[in-house]
Amino acid sequence: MFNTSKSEAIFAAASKLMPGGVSSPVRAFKSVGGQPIVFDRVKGSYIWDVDGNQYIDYVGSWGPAICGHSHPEVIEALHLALEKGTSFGAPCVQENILASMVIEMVPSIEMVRFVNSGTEACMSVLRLMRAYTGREKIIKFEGCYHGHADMFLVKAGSGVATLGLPDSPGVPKTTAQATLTAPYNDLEAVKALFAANPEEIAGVILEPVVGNAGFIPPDAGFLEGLRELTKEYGALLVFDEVMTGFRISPGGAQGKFGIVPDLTTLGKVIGGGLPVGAYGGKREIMSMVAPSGPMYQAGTLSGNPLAMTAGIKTLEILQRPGSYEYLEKITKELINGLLKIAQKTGHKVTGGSISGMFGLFFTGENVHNFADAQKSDIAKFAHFHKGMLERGIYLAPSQFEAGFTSLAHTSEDIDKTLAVAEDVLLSLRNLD
Ligand code: HOZ
Repeated sequence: MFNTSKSEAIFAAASKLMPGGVSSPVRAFKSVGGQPIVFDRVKGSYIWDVDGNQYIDYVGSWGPAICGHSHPEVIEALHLALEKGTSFGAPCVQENILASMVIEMVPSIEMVRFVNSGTEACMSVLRLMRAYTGREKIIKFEGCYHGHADMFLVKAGSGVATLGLPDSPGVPKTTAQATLTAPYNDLEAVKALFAANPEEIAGVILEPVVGNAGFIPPDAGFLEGLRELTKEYGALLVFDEVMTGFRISPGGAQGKFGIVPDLTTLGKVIGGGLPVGAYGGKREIMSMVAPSGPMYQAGTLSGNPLAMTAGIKTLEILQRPGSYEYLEKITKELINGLLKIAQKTGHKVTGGSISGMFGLFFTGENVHNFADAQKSDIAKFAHFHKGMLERGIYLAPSQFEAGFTSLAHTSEDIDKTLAVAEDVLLSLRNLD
């Protein structure tokens, strides 16, 4: 068992200084119990806490660390960029380079705007959806999370689901009323919403593979159906690829499934560990964004040279031959191993992975939507999480978050993880 006394002292002090002791809610371990460990440094597939304990990491800073933490080439590029300054607030050539890479890699993107986070990308795309269509309502899916802008905090996933909050106070009723929701993978429900609001819906936004309600892939035909329905009703289809972008294929989910949305949001991987988000899409729609067009959106640190540099180097590394094959292989080793061990030790589980994204639920039933995900035995997940953490495996501290692997994870890491998981799951056999 690890000694985590320094982590505990730092977190106790943090709790008096910041709400919940954290800068973002899921980190507080509320739904799994215990206390968060306080990180000291990260490298490759590993993290070290302030007490000097080493963990194999399957959170990857919630997605950005796809090449492995502190990749030497990213660090070197950052050192060089740092010499030239930390922020320009003016155009820099790195923006052109990253924009060209994004446009080349992501099928739907003909023009892109850089922002500072996935939340910012989604709140900006929302304004653009409404500006372009002249309509106010949107459709989102239960358990999908698109950042914390008012209109998205309705039946949201991630921290909202983790904390079991209904919807957030502070969101004006009129704003929430313009957000229509449907269960994920339920085309009939979406059809009914369009039929009831034919000329009013600006668009449909979704995570094309859900990561914020745990890992839930789209059923066959779901994305295709949404593409057809949005076209039929003159609404926009928006893929929130903050998690899936550059992760599940070079072209994200749209590259993987061959469905081209009208607009796309990006975050996490595109910043290579620095704060970056982006939104983009058809030139005709993006031309509405100021100063080309009238839809206003701006940012002091947007297009920051350090953030652009980390993003460029990360995408360069990812585009080398074999990267995605490796992510697919290593993640399958992990999830297939976990499912096998869970079954062997008598636990009902279901789970899966695509490329470097995975998830596992403690339920025997298939998970197609958030209601299914909620059938997972959350108490058992909490015990599992604690047992893994105490033995050096860092998993997302919530049942409702996907896990992430990286190019730095090795078969030895996976073997070690599976050996620990077997131990922990054996010890949980009498929980049912
Ligand atoms: N939106 C991220 C999880 N889906 C953020 C979590 C965090 O940084 O605490």
